[in-house]
Amino acid sequence: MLTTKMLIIASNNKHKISELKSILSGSGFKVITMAEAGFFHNIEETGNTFEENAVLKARSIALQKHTFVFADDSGLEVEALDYRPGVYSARYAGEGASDMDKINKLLHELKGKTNRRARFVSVIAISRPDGSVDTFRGEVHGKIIDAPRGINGFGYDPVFVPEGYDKTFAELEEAIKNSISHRAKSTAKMLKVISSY
Ligand code: ITT
Repeated sequence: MLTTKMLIIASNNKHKISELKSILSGSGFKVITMAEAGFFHNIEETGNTFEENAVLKARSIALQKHTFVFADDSGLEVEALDYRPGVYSARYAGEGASDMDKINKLLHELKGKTNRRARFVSVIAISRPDGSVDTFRGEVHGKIIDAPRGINGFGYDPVFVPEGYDKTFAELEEAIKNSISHRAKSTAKMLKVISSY
């Protein structure tokens, strides 16, 4: 049984952290960041899949801090690009590139392509203090438009329109994104399971 209701998020991405905190608000779990827990190291993402990277991030801190830790590894998979950038979404335009650099690169690669189908994937790994893990996958399907629209969210949000909507993730209210996103789905699956830990 999970006696302590505190969960550490293994992430340095402030937008991702803010979404996870807001998705988990009201869940009964107190969520704190790895920085708030006094952990400042950068964890290298050497895996080839979202699952491997999420596990790497969560487990390394859980083993060092002896507590429950969860991590989200996420990215954008674009059908016409053979599902790239995928696990390389954060580094798609090189280390330190801005969100706009990544979007420009994506739009350049998609120029002239009629198949605009894409999906965001989030895999959450939660590690127990002994390093044993569970993983949960969430996906949201949609399309990539020709030019960025909107200022909310982060990453590729300004060019992604989810199925059933005509606005991009960056135009939709945050509460709407947080109720339909890949991260909302992976987090909901995690919550169902960890309530019985
Ligand atoms: P942490 O590993 O510290 O959590 P990160 O940004 O490096 O932060 P990832 O390795 O999981 O995280 O990379 C995810 C990238 O995928 C992220 O930087 C965005 O470019 C993109 N991405 C993921 N979720 C997204 C979302 O909801 N909206 C837009 N882009 C997203």
